[in-house]
Amino acid sequence: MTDNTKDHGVSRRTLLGTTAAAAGVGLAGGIAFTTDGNQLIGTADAQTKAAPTLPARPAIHKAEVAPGELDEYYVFFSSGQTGELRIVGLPSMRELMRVPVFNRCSATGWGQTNESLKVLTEGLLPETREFLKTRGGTYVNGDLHHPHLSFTDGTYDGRYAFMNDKANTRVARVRLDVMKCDKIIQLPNQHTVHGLRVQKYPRTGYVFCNGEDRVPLVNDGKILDKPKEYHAIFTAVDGDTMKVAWQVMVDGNLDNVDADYQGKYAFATCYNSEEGVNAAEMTASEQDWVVIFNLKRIEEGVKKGDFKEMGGVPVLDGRKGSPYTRYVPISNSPHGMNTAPDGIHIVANGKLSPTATVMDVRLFDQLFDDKIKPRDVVVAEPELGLGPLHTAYDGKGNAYTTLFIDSQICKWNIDLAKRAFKGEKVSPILQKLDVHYQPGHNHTSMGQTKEADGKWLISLNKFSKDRFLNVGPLKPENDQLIDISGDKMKLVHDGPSFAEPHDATIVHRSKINPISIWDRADPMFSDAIKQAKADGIKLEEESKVIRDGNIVRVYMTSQAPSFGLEHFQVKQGDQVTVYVTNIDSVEDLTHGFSIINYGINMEVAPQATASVSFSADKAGVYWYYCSWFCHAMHMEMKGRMFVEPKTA
Ligand code: CUK
Ligand code: CUA
Repeated sequence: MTDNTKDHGVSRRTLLGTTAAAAGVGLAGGIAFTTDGNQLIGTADAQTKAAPTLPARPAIHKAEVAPGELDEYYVFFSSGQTGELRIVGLPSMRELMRVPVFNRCSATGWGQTNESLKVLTEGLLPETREFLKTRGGTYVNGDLHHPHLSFTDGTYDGRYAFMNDKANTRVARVRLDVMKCDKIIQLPNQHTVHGLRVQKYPRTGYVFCNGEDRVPLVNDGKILDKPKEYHAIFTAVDGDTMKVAWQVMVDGNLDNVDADYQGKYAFATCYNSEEGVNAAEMTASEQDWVVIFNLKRIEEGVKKGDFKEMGGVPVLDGRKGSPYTRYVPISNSPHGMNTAPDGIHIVANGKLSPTATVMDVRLFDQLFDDKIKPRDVVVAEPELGLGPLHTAYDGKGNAYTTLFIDSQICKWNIDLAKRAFKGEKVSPILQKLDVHYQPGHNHTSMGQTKEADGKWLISLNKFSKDRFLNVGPLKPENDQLIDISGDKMKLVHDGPSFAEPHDATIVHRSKINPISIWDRADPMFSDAIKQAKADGIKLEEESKVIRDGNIVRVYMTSQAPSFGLEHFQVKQGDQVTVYVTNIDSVEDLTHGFSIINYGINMEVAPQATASVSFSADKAGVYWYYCSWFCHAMHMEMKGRMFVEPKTA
């Protein structure tokens, strides 16, 4: 059964070039129909090439989501250096929404509204606040790698998504009821946060954050080029309070992390055991390791006071020889760390080694009791191909590992790998599928939970090269959809994506239940409600200008197709805050508020309040208008701001 065959990627071009004996599919007027009359494809290719027949495309047909139909899964995609979270439907791979997090967003006003600025600034470290004082008060960039949803009892509970910012050492939380970011914190002591996963059991609970780079602990310039005195930090954030629970200092650079299904351990791949500061030094030795964190012992250590308080949080010493950690030697520079849905196996992916290392979490208790040696927890180490980065699972005992250098997904069987490791003459590899090109992460439907369903796999490829129309030197990446429901993986869709989705979480739609209309008591705009109350104003009912010296608060409602104020007047130099409350309670009826030449725009969804503050420095007449299409008279939804000049 280990045929090792290489499936060549099914492309539209090769498909159209083949004959269609087994098809049951005909071509009518350039549009292909299935026998039941459903339109299958209607591409330019099909129309211009006038191919007489088409082959059967059952897998592709399964991926088709007809107009008006809904996808079965949500995919929460990261966006790397774009800094946002993206929501995509699967299997259609249609992009449904972008949720601004670490970036700024022109459409929604994220980074401009008071509500978003509060989220973006309140969790910054004191020294960062100081540093950003003259730089607009907040970072404008972020590097979002790993979005992971909150768990209860080993599967998604629909509360939150958590994600990291590699660029500025932050962790964010997105509320899944409204799909907005409600908390961002910056981690002290740590330099970057790369790997991020959450506690799966009993619930989230902890959000585990890997500090990738090593820096002096107290990084104030007193220590510079003394790499031996640099440290990497592992952080557990409390997902409910979004505060750091504890940190552990470790040896080596932390890369990716995952947690078990028992709530006892977290484990991270580490590279640079050499503790070097350049690529040659970092990859010099043959061995790096996986570091395992014993959550119970760490919690007891915190209780006992076995830590140093630094940056306001407890830091425990988890370097080699510590009771809190164990170091399992692994070949040079492992990367992805993935827990299998069986709750037993975890895989560290070799990256520079062609192997994946399988460990059995049931052996970790014995390892911490020193009854076995670190390498004794390894139960398989199959050689898969070049550049294994990340592994996904189908819940049927099979694993799917991305091979970055080989540009393939390798499907292999965990049990066969264990038997081979024991010396049996079997190959664990079941199939290798070409992907286009150079995959990083891959993910299966529900595959990071105990409810892995083995239907779909996506491969997040770093390069698209020739797969799409040429858009210039900067190319999109390519997120490919693969049907894994049968014995063989089948490539069914190419999806271009902008920089740079590292990671994704595929969630069955039954787990996610967002609202359509804001609750007027939502904490997102509680500051506005408080301020209005102090001014004696009911946001949903009144539009009014309140002056308090040179501080001006403009309250206005918005109801299609007009704002509560046709105009308002301020004085040049006034510090103005405009509060817009959308009093429409119609689904999908979002208004916007933009002031021309004042650089202001924000989104106000049904029953929400949004506010923006600015200094009215330019005298004159400035129209404000609704920027989200809301009504047949949307173009007329506008008003004027009069800025009376300062008299000299
Ligand atoms: S990392 Cu990018 S491909 Cu940041 Cu999850 Cu492996
Ligand atoms: Cu209100 Cu457009």
